[in-house]
Amino acid sequence: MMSTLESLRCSIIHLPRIGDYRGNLSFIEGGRHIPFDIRRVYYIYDVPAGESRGGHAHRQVHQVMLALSGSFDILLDNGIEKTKITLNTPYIGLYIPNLVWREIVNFSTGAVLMVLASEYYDENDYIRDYREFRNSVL
Ligand code: T46
Repeated sequence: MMSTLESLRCSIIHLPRIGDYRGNLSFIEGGRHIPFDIRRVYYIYDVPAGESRGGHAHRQVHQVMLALSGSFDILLDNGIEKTKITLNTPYIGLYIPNLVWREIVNFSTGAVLMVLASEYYDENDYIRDYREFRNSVL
């Protein structure tokens, strides 16, 4: 069943954008724009055509995703409801809390996905088996 971002506990984050004849500038300030303390930043780029990323959920980690360049689709699933959002604007981010299954697909050429995360990298935080995910949220 397709649903809304809000019912999956996800939300859009609008970052500041300062534009003038030289182009645009956006910024992210800790404690102001992101609903958690940022412990890690990573970015995904040079994704070959047709490849996808993600395909898992996190037990604890909250994240904000941004399309710094290009575009991609994010498929979201809380075990019951699903939705899809396209990110293609560098000053609009998507907040994804823990226990939401995500897959990122349809990367455009040159797309750069930047992720702000609430925790350091820990493989034990990942739920990579969909049945285990369903069992942990239902
Ligand atoms: C997510 C999507 C959008 C690290 O060493 N440190 C890190 O911070 C991360 C994120 C990954 N890694 C290592 C772990 C693997 O050996 O990089 C390799 C690829 O990671 P993974 O297969 O998890 O990559 P994606 O693109 O499937 O998923 C990542 C994030 O893990 C995930 O949280 O939402 O990007």
